[in-house]
Amino acid sequence: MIRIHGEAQSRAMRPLWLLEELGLEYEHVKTSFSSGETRAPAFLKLNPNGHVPVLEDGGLVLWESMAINLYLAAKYGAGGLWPASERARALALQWTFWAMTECEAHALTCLLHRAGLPEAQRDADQADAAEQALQGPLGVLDSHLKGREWLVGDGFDIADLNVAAVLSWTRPGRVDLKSFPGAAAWLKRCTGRPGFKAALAR
Ligand SMILES: N[C@@H](CCC(=O)N[C@@H](CS)C(=O)NCC(=O)O)C(=O)O
Repeated sequence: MIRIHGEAQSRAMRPLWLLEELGLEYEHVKTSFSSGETRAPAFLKLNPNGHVPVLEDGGLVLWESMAINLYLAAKYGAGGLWPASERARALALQWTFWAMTECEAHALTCLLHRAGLPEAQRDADQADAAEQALQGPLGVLDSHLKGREWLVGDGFDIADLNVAAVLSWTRPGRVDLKSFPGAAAWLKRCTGRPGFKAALAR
């Protein structure tokens, strides 16, 4: 049985969304990152970093949200969310690494300093600077999506899911997407999917 550790209000949302899209049965262990559960000795045996998500699947213990998603898509999503061609898979990796290295930290800063942290700890300047830093990557995404509905192929796949999971933070992070209409419409298409909503509801 596939087991995912981590509440939906964390990066565990990423594999939860994917598992919902894949229609797989899984056990969801709602390990809370805010209450210290990720630092308990039993959990540290699974992930010595003390972070969620963690996947357990047939004796494999895997951490890092995007490694988990790429593994699950490759193993269970062939012919669907996992692209069939080497070229498309390479592009899916490209967009996944891009989301993690070019976007994630800035999107998280907006989320934390505009919504996630207690008001007294929020720093509006940090959020504004992060939103400014996102302008470049959002421009890249918007240009790429001109004339296309999905990032890599003709349909929603793991590239879209991974990038949209990261950029979904721009909504609570109140990042203004008005200058990026193609990216905004694509993000809405992705996060409007029943799988996204089902994962969030967990
Ligand atoms: N790069 C990791 C980051 C994981 C991470 O930082 N998770 C946060 C929750 S979203 C966490 O577990 N924090 C708990 C802690 O640091 O104690 C990934 O993508 O999986």
